[in-house]
Amino acid sequence: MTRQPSEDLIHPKAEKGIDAAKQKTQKHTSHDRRIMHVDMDAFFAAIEQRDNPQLRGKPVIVGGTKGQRGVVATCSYEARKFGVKSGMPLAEAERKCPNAAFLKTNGRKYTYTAIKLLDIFHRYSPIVEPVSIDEAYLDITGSIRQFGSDRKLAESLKNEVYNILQLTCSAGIAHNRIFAKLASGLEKPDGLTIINREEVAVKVFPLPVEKLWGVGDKTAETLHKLGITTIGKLAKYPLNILKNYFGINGEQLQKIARGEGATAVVSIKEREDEKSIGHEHTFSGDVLNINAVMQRLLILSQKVGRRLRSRGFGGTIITLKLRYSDFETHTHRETFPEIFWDDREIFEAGKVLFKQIYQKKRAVRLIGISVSRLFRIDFESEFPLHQVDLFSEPSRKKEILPVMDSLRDKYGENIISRCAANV
Ligand code: TTP
Ligand code: MG
Repeated sequence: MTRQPSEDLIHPKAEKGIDAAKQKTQKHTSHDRRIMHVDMDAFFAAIEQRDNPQLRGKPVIVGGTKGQRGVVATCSYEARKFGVKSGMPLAEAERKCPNAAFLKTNGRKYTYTAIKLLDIFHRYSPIVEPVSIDEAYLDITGSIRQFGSDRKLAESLKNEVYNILQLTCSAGIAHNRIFAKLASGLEKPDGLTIINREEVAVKVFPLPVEKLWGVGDKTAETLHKLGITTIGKLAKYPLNILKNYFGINGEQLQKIARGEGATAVVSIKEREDEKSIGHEHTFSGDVLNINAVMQRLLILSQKVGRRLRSRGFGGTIITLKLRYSDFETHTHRETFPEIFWDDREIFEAGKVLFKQIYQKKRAVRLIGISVSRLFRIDFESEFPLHQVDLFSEPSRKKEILPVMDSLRDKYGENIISRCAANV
């Protein structure tokens, strides 16, 4: 790591933030749109190295201690030289790199860092779309002018991330999100790659086709059989042959290679309206254990909360649906004075409604919960994402939930969960 933390590296304009209203009034065609993708380097491992100087410059594997079962969540670049990678069984990682430090994951610490990261991103554009715990797309079209150039903006962001978090990230900039993501991976770690429209033939087309977002091992194997090894070959391949092999996906695949049809960066508050958001669960057998029913209600509430937040909504009506083993079904709904978008609060309200209608000793077959009369939440004011006190209640709601959502989006419902012990 060559960059040294220094306060004066922070770009003065970055501190002031971007005038969101001004950006909204500027009209840009897709032709001149500039999209930046930012991805942290060896995220969990880099945080561990930051917090323990003895680990710096050494192979660090995060996912579990030596001898533990499980898989590698990530590892430092020093460990990657030994062939260790995410998803590899810990035992195999230990064989490949026995001298590495093996650490358990520390979700809370990573989440806290991710929250601060989003705060920094929002200083560079009001249009930020987080896609996982350590990466986001930013539509920087309207912000570039304030920094002089897209490169200067990216350098400023990278410096600020380093100065505030002592972590490096890699950024990619292009005229669409597919090439921006591709670009951010090209010079990892601590990379910055800019692809201009006229450079696509030189910078993108010669790259291996598997570098493209959406091209997994299986697709790459079929493409190779057709002699398509580079992105350029895929971009120019006869569409009818691609369709023969990939069906309707053939066209999409070619579009990705050409950087066409890539969707815009969508900040959460812009997503479309819905009337109600709910989930229900039918038990495989009849359930008399109310704790088990409550446990399920908590999981359903988390799913509902997550969908609400991902669409930028909160709602004031909670509806609980309960079906007994004889199929008698009840729905109980109540309008509340507050707006629900927090999992725990949805669950608590659902629990109250359940207690009001549940007839003791009757076996339950189905439980469901939904939130309706939805309001659009202004995420810019609701989720200001400044430096937070992790343990205060408003912080938990406003700062942690979005990151928990990102985690669940990427790694599934069970990656992080509220304690359900006190249901
Ligand atoms: P990635 O961005 O995929 O990986 P990374 O940041 O560790 O390394 P890179 O420099 O290549 O970007 O994922 C971000 C974090 O998500 C990673 O630090 C750990 C976690 N993660 C898992 O827990 N399991 C996984 O399989 C992957 C891929 C990531
Ligand atoms: Mg990363």
